[in-house]
Parts: sequence; C-alpha cells; structure tokens
Amino acid sequence: MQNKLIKIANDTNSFLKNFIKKQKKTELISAMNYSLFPGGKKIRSKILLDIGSLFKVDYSSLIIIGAAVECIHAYSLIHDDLPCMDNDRVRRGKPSTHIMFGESTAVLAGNSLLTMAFEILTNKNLKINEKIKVNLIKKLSECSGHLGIAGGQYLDLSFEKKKISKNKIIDMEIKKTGKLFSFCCMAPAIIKKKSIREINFFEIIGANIGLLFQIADDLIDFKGTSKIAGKKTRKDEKKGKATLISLLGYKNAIKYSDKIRSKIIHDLKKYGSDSNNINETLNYILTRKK
Ligand code: GRG
Repeated sequence: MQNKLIKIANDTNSFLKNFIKKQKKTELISAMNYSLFPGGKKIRSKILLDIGSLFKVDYSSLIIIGAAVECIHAYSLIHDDLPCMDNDRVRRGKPSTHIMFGESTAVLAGNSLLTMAFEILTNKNLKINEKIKVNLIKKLSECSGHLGIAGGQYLDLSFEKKKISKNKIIDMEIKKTGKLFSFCCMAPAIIKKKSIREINFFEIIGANIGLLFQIADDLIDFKGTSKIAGKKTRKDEKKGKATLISLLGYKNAIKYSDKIRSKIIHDLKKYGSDSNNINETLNYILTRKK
C-alpha cells in the first residue's frame, strides 16, 4: 500500500509541477508550491484510482483528476489552519502556510489552488469529452461549496462547545470531509456515463468513506502523537469539538467505524475482485497513524 501511495504521489506531483511551470510566474506561486509539495498521503487520489479500477478508467486521466482534487484539499487545509478557523501552526510536519507566508498570502494562495483545480479539469491532456468535463466540474464545485466542504466547515466551527446529536455530527462530517471522497467515488462513474442511480450509489459510498476517514482522523487526535501525525494532537477536546469520539467514546467510535467499513465492503462486492483495491485502502485508513 505504501509503495502504491508513493507512486501516486510522485505522478500527481509531477503533473502539478509541470502544470504550474507552464503558467506565468506570480508572487503567490511560492505559497501555493509550499502547501502542495511534497504534500500529503494522496489518499483521495488512491480512492479515485480504486473506484476507477472498477470501471477500467485509464490511469493518466485519474491522476489528472486526482491532482485537481489534491489542489482543493490543499486549499481546505491552508484555510482550516488560519487563526479565524482552527488556528493551527503546524501542518504535514512543517509550519502552516500562514505561519510561513502571512495570513493574507495564505488566503490568496488557497483561493488560487481552488480555482486552479477547475482549470486542471479543462486541461487538454485530460482525454475525456467536453460534456463529461463539464459534469465533473459541476460535481466538484457542488462538493466544495456551501453544500459540501465549506458548509461542513461552517457547521464544525459552529458546533464547538455545544452538545450536538449524532445525526448532526454525521451530517457535518459528511460535508466537511466526505464530499471530496464522494466526488472521487462518483467521478469514474460519471466518466463512464453510468446512470444517475449508480452515480448516487457511489456518492453514498464516498460519504461513508469520508465518515470513516474522519473518525480515524479524530482517533489520531485523541490517541496519536504530534510527531508522527505531523500536526498538533489532543486539540479536539480542548476546543470542545463535536466528534463521534466525544459523543460515543473511543471504543464505540471504533466499533462504529468497523460497521461502516463492513457496509462499504459489502456494498461494493458486486463489482467483483477489483473491489479488493478499495478494501486495502479502507484498512490503511483505519490503521494509519498520520
Ligand atoms: C475547500 C471549499 C473549501 C473551503 C475551505 C477550511 C475549510 C473550508 C474546510 C476544512 C475541511 C477540512 C480540513 C476537513 C478535514 C479533512 C481532513 C481529515 C483532512 C486531513 O486529510 P489527510 O489526512 O491529509 O488526507 P494529508 O496531509 O495526508 O493530505
């Protein structure tokens, strides 16, 4: 698994480096590069490839789409770390972008990465027809805005220090974290012009993967070490964050995540042995330390 992630990271980063190299130089590029490279685990790209393997979508198209997703992800992390959001000084084992470049530059570098994601989806090297590209752009926009990541982040901040129900926490986590995974799961089905019903099926698979991913992330905050995680841990309790761990407790949160994993594996069994790829990724997500 680790070797697969390294290959995905190398291929994604070389696409992004080339893409940025071809653009006119600006003062924001240093901060954009700082938050993109070497970057994180590329787990969203791995999920995209895993689901892509069910539909035999070609690797190079998926790497380009994954690069767009990684730009939005990097943007969300830059903004998440800002003092007006979660106020974190360390990310991916190095100072957060606003610590290195200042707040205003971090905001603008984040915004530039968001818009660059959509520019990447219009790239001529992405060999899929224009109508499908427009559908991908539509879905990725929906997943990123107030119905998705941004809306989920709003809920996350507004839930601090309040008693929040399980359903509301799940709704917030599916938006904040799950929507980008939903996009990764829907994209291959959109490319292969599958029915709305099948696309919706993959949206739900992505939401469940996002939930699983967020629970694992919260477990790292609860039990992990800052050195390995590459970011400050034990923050959720201090900030009074509404998480499934704070509501259900550590052991029950693990039981709940195992239940979600079994459901995803069960739901994807009908796609045959290619679904083993995603099972491997789910195991990785649940046992990761960073
Ligand atoms: C992106 C539209 C948009 C708005 C920004 C700040 C914000 C609004 C959203 C925050 C979303 C957020 C930070 C969700 C948490 C998701 C999460 C657990 C991130 C960590 O992901 P990893 O572990 O990171 O995949 P690496 O470093 O490996 O890439």
